[in-house]
Amino acid sequence: MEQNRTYKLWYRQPAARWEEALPAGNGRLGAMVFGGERRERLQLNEDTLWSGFPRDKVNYDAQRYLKQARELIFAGQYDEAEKLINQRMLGWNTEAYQPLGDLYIDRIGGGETAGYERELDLSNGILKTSFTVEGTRFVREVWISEPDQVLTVVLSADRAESIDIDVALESLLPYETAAFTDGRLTMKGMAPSHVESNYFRDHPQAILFEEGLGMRFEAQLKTLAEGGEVRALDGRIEIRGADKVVLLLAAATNFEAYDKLPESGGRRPDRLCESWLTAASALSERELRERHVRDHAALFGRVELNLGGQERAQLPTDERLEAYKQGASDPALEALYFHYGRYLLMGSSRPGTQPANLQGIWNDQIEPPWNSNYTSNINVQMNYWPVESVNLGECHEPMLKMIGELAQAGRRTAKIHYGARGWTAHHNVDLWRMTTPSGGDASWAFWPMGGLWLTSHLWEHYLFTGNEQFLRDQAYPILREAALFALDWLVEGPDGRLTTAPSTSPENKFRMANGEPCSTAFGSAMDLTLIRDVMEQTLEAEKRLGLESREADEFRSALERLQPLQVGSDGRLLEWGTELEEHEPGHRHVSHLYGVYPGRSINRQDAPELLRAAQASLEARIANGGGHTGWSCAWLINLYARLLDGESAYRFVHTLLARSTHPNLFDDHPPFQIDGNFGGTAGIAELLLQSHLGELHLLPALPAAWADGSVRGLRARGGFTVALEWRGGQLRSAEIAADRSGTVRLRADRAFEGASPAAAGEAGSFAGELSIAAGQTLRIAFE
Ligand code: FUC
Repeated sequence: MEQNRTYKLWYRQPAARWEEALPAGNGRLGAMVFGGERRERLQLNEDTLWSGFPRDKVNYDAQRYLKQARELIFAGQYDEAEKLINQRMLGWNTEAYQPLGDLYIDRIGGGETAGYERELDLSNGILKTSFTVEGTRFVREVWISEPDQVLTVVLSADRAESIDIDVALESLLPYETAAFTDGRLTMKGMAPSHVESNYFRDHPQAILFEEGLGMRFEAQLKTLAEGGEVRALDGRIEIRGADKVVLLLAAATNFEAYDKLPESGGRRPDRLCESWLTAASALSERELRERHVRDHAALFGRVELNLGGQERAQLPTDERLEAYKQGASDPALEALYFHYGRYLLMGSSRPGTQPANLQGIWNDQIEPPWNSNYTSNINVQMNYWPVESVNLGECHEPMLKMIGELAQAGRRTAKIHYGARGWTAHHNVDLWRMTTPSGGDASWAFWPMGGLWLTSHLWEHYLFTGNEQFLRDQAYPILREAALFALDWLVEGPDGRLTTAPSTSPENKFRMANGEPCSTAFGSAMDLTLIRDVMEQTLEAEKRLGLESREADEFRSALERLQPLQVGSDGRLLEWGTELEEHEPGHRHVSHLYGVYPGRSINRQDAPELLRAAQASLEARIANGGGHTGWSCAWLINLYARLLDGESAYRFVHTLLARSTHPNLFDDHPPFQIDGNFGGTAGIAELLLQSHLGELHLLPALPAAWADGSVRGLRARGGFTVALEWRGGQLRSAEIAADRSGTVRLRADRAFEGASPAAAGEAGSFAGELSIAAGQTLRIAFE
């Protein structure tokens, strides 16, 4: 019988490598489940387990050189300015996100396995591995519960007394385990006090342990066996002849807060684990499962995207992806990728947890790529691009909270590095809320705009929810202080306009007259766009809240004097404040196109010329090989969606899956980096519904490959929830539900039945305003 695999990733063999294992997570606790036949491995993470401790990273000397750097820039000596910055104005790298350990379950006894299968069901968040040994069917199920904060493994068999396993905990970090006769197992460990970025493998002591400075962690496991015997032996648990076994695992660290030394806090990971395990083991397996599924489904079930037949879902996911790479059309796989993005976001970012980092929460290395940190010149923002539109607004909370912490920590950086008011953050952030520049090269490290970009998330959260209290209490103060930083960061350029200097455009370089690459100039398009946005949003927030800050006039006059974006001699949008030849014309970042997406200031209504120039820039980037990393490809999908070019967007949806996706559907930068999953998910939503121009644009850029389909549960700015159905590439019906009473402006490229002439837009399309009451659902049928 055919199974319903609409929401499933499934395989006929265990994971041979980490990128084949399947992720589970409750935002805080994560596991990569390998599904081994003899040896099951669950690689574990806890989202506060990082190297390092809070320490002062400001570079007190930086400000000494700011004036000189500016003078060099305005004298056209960009390379000299860059040299000065590299030598004097940068800082130190972030700390690294750490792996917690591994839970191993070894099956004792011989016998060949047959009928192997493992799956992840996105709809209930349960992973299942099953196989037969000598006529006995064994099943292992794994889930990580948010309400109960434990990982559960259920081992069952269809023959009594047949479960014989050894259970052990291990870690790459220094650790000690203890096994107890009642089936408890504990692992205590310590994180490094520092992990030095070691890309060149030239540091003799890149991983440092210092007593009292590294974080402490603990994992505890509880065994609940039906039948059989449980013994504790050599630091592991032996279970023999059981009918069924439930393992409950809890983990915690002594992390207190970004600005507190863990040791000083008195937070006891052992007690935390004990209390979670005590509470969870008072529940039956059925109750635990139900509580988990209820919580999971409440979020996951809000959105449903259907892009076509599920025939190919009968193929294991790795084979299905392989067929897709070979050219098989599989829109349902694209829908699965979309749903997987939602699953991953729920799994790595829940209220109260840390935000999703470069790998979400899933990492098996002490020295992960780029420290698995929060990279804030695209990556961490991209993680949250889909969060509002795919109806996971509450999962935005960890990111919004982090922005508040960065705003506090970043005041010192603004003041000490640049003598500026307000707050700033640069391109790398970690658990300790580092806001200073990292070390390395100005092209990425010298970028005091990270804070400005981050504040856009506060504004977007407000636009999607309309929550005025959030705007007043949380968003506005942070926005205003970011705008203050912008105010003080601006300088008068040679033409009397306000600009930024030194200015980079992450992480691109131009060529000096002698052909040498250089990254620092003045007035990058991204700087100017971010500054305009944050000042306009601050003023708009004041208007909506009915207040006016002392600096409101300063913001207004700065906006008037701000250097405008420029179009170059070849019709492309200039990336820096003056026309410079790009060093790498196919560079993966497209920072100057920020105003098209995720921003909105470059749009067809307000800035059609700039939009054309942005499109020309985009095409030139792609013609030169741009979009070659996972996240970069995902950005292109969103940009083309905003350009209402569904076919070009679709080309990159296809590329993202065919070229940059691991067998477990993790994004492959390469290596694994989760931003591409999230950017791709956001892009798919953006092709179906847009709301950034004060109206709901229904099916703005539907690709031909998705001719028939439906979606429900997408969110739009203004507090709307939208369902759409289309056939033969044409919108058939729409349902719009409103959080609040008011009007909704709609745009669709089809006339709808009964539309009054006044509401009709361009030929064959509809644009109009309808009244809607809170809680009401408008149902519209199209001709
Ligand atoms: C930025 C990007 C890289 C990578 C890293 C984590 O520096 O330019 O491609 O994504 O972040």
